[in-house]
Amino acid sequence: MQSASDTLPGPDALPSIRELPNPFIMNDGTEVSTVAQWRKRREEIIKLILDYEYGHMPPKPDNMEIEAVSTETILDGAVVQKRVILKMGPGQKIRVNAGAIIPAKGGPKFPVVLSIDPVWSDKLAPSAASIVARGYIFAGFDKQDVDPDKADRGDGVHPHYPGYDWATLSAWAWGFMRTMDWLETLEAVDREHVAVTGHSRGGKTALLAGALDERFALVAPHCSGTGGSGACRIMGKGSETLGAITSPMRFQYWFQPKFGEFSGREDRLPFDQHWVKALVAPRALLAQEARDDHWANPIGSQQTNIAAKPVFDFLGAGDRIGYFIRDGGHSVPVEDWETLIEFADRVFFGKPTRQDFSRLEFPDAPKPYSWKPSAPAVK
Ligand code: GTR
Repeated sequence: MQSASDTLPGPDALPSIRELPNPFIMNDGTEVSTVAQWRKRREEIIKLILDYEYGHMPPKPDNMEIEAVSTETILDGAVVQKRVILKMGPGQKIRVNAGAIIPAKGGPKFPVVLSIDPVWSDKLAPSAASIVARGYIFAGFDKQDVDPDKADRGDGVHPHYPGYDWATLSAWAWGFMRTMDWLETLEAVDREHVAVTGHSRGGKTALLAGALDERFALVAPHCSGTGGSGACRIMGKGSETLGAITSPMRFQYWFQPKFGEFSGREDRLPFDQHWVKALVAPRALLAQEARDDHWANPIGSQQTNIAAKPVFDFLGAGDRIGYFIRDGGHSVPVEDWETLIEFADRVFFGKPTRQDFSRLEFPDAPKPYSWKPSAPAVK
């Protein structure tokens, strides 16, 4: 199995870092000062987060086939809904339902909101109508086809790739990438403007997929908490701790098992979630939160944005990282899709926004780092 986990230093062998760690120092101690160095540093960070937190996924399969299921015109002719099955992997045994809801008029190309949801379900019809009315394709897939949400490595993608230590979030993130492979084949898709999003466990997954896969122009984790946008080191009252989420009774199987060793010793983690966010730069990132969703750690999400921003600044993209919090709890009302599209319209097309995406919800929170950010790279 391709897992570095057995030989990796664990918490006992790693130094304590109380603040959010400096992303600009290469493994050999050099400080990043050029874009070329950042590209190398980015690879080092990817290795660290896969080794310690998410596990490694296999590459793109070279045998994906698209089985058409249906193409229907719905919503009084306003949209075309396409459904397909992505068949891939050894023996093409992996089969994932995917779909896209495409505006029937306008175009010829449309930007995309790609979510970890079966977007064709009736439950999502109001969201789909709102997204399509704003000129975006709403696309998604069924994560349960990639890996059922339970602690069992005998189902989903895992038995087809026995050599990989990918945990469930990693498997779902791979599902996002494969759905993107399909979207790239559609005439109507504006490939330069695809936003990847998901809620809660789907938000953790969207952040991971968007961090790794540079085809995603905007990465928008929604109420994603621990393992997503929330810091492991900085927890608000009532937030889900690393220990709680990696408990074998709960969601250990979402992560590389090594991650759980840092429970209560989060200061020994060589990174924190702001490094995952930093991988998105200079593309765009929006963290969406809710004020009563304490479990998802909205303050930890603000603080990782603050500590990721120096990387966005370094790459000349300081205005492309946003944070938005609304009243209410852990859910996805239609207004949250509207907020996402408002941000997407700004970063994709330069449109003005009503909302202030740089507003601090917790202005009194202490600065989460004391290191000196690298000066913006000379282009
Ligand atoms: C919770 C879990 C969270 C979050 C949430 C969800 O039970 O502890 O990390 O992922 O589920 O996905 O709705």
